[in-house]
Amino acid sequence: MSIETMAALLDDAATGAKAIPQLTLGHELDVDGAYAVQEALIARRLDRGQRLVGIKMGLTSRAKMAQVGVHEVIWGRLTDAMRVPDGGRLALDGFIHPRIEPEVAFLLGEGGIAAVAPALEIIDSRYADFQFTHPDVVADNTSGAAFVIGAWQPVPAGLDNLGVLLEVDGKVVQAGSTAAILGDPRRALDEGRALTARYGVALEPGWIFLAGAATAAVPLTPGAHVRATVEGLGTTSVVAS
Ligand code: OOG
Ligand code: MG
Repeated sequence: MSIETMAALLDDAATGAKAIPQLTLGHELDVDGAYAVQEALIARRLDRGQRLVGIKMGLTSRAKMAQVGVHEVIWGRLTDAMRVPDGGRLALDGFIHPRIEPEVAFLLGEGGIAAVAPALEIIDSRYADFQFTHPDVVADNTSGAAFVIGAWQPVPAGLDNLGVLLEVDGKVVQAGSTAAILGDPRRALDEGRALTARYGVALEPGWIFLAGAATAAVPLTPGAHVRATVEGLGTTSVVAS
């Protein structure tokens, strides 16, 4: 199966909210091929008028690696259509089996990190049962579906040990620390630069950078009020409908 055909399958699965079997079950696909599929998948969205607004890291914490059984740091692309306003509503009927996780976001400047914010990421594997291998999840834009960014804050002196909370309907469902993200979320940015460069992508000023979740993700269901808090950076929230 060609790169283009795999990208079309994943694109249709996402737009039609219908899961597909893992690509690697029936086809040869290595990690380089998977990044080529991801690029082709996003190219289809850009052709439909979406804009690239940043990059997301995945599996930068042990909690996340353990949850999905893939133990490699991965990256995906963010487009403007994936962004939900802070405190906004997200209709879940366009998703297959959405999950939500707390993130730390960087706003990239000319020389590094210009600002930091608490964030939420909604992930939705396009594969049946949310099961995948490393190449599968890379091809599927690392399960990226939507994201929410809180108010940008000045970069604090230390980012390596801030408490992270995920609340659903006012109850804490996950708690962790930014230390879980490769020891320091700034390390995720270094990794991101290096990994994307391998595929000819340079991180651009003005882009959003999601460092990867510090905790496992939880299922997202209609009616849920979800809030992420990162110590010292405030909160961000979304309501699922
Ligand atoms: C893969 C995406 C991982 C993160 O923050 O670690 C990710 C998945 O969990 O389906 O976004
Ligand atoms: Mg994530």
